[in-house]
Amino acid sequence: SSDENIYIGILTVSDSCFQGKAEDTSGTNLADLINTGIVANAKVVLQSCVPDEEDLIKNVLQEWSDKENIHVILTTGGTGFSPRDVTPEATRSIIHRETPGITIAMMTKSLTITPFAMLSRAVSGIRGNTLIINLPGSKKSSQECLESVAMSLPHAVAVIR
Ligand code: MTE
Ligand code: CU1
Repeated sequence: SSDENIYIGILTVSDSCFQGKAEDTSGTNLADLINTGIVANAKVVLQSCVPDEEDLIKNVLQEWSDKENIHVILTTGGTGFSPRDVTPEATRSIIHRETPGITIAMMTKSLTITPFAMLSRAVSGIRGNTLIINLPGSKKSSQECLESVAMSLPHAVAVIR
């Protein structure tokens, strides 16, 4: 496509945000970062929240990848060691190809910030023409991980489409 715009979907995976018991500060902050230019020519066009349920996460990832014109899906939350954390399993089950370099870039940068970074099980990969990237759940951690890959996303999207 000659359209240079990059369309981004942000999916917050959180029981407490879904139940209205917590504010979705991570999703809101990620949208602000995108819409103020952290990724060149990118816009947030879809934003949603699901509880930590593997089938519900998979449904949104498949729907957004297959039926919507979304180039990059950022998930936030559900990457840790709690029994309820299933975002990596949902993502791995619907991607066609893994993108380990993106996952490693986020982990490498994150480990320079906190050793707790090793407690994220985030994965990333490609489904069709859509790149899906798991970010951890807190506002701070999701911002740090997005910052560590943002500069490569326009080239990534240009090659995928
Ligand atoms: N990555 C970065 N860059 N900065 C952080 O503060 N926190 C970690 C890790 N990744 C962190 C980070 C912590 S404390 C946890 S428990 C895991 O992400 C998992 O977070 P999640 O379950 O909210 O996805
Ligand atoms: Cu933690």
